[in-house]
Amino acid sequence: MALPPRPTLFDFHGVSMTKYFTDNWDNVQNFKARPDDILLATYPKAGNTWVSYVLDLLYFSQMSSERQESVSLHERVPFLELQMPGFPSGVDELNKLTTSPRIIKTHLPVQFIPKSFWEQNSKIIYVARNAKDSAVSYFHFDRMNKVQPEPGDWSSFLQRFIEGKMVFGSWYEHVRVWWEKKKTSSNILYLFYEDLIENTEQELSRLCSFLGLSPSEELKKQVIEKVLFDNMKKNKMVNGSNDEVFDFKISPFMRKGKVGDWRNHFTVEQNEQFDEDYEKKMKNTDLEFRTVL
Ligand code: PPS
Repeated sequence: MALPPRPTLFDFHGVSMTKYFTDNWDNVQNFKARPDDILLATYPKAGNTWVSYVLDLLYFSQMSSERQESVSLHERVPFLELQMPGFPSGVDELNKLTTSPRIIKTHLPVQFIPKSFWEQNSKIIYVARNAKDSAVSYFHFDRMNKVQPEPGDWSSFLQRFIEGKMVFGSWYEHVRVWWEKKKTSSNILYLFYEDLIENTEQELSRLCSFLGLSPSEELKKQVIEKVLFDNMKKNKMVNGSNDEVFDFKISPFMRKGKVGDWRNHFTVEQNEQFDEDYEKKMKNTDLEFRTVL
């Protein structure tokens, strides 16, 4: 399919967005969540694919091998706000799902989450990743994803990241406002990419206890093995290789999967400027990230 030119960013209720995530707005806002839905919310590039695969395996890997072998992860875990011409919208995909619970991907900031998720008290898992690695990962993603805005060169991209002129807005706002929301909402579990890397087993246990699941040791072992970066990278159902908007000649979707790759991208000067600005933006929050392990 011939792809349209890359989209441009515009201000959408105070958040930078592209039309692919706003064109279906009324249907997204009127989405009917269910009490057993699991919403997996992240700023882009924080590990949504990783955790959605964990969830899919926990709930469904023992049910059918066909699902694992022939249904791609983005069909199993629809992307709520996505609306691309020529493809079913995320909302349509969700309404068609016959399995439950529904595992739902979103990158929306808190204020854009459809109200039915709060009314139904659906479980929400938020995954956050440190700003520097998020920026690097997002840069490579925008290079290879033909339906994202032109990234430009690394230094101009980083400047835009600092200014919050990214699809889904400011990283700083996203992670902070979700963190504040979690403090008053017992239906939110807030996880960190860095913890998942450091101790996948421990984070898996936290996830299971939040969800009220008690998987067997055997299933836990299988999940941990299947979601290893190298195994996911080889798995065509989860590595993005059947997504036609990605250009793998530019960069893979499963790129590095590391904490600290920013050190290969930031110059000393960029790092100093970034840190100085970060201090100001994050001074009123107790949210803390690790940029190295
Ligand atoms: S997206 O497109 O916004 O939904 O991207 P998302 O899935 O949230 O994040 C992509 C980054 O997560 C890395 N990833 C992993 N890291 C470690 N282990 C596993 N299993 C794993 N799966 C995905 C992926 O490689 C992207 O990070 P970078 O730094 O670019 O490698």
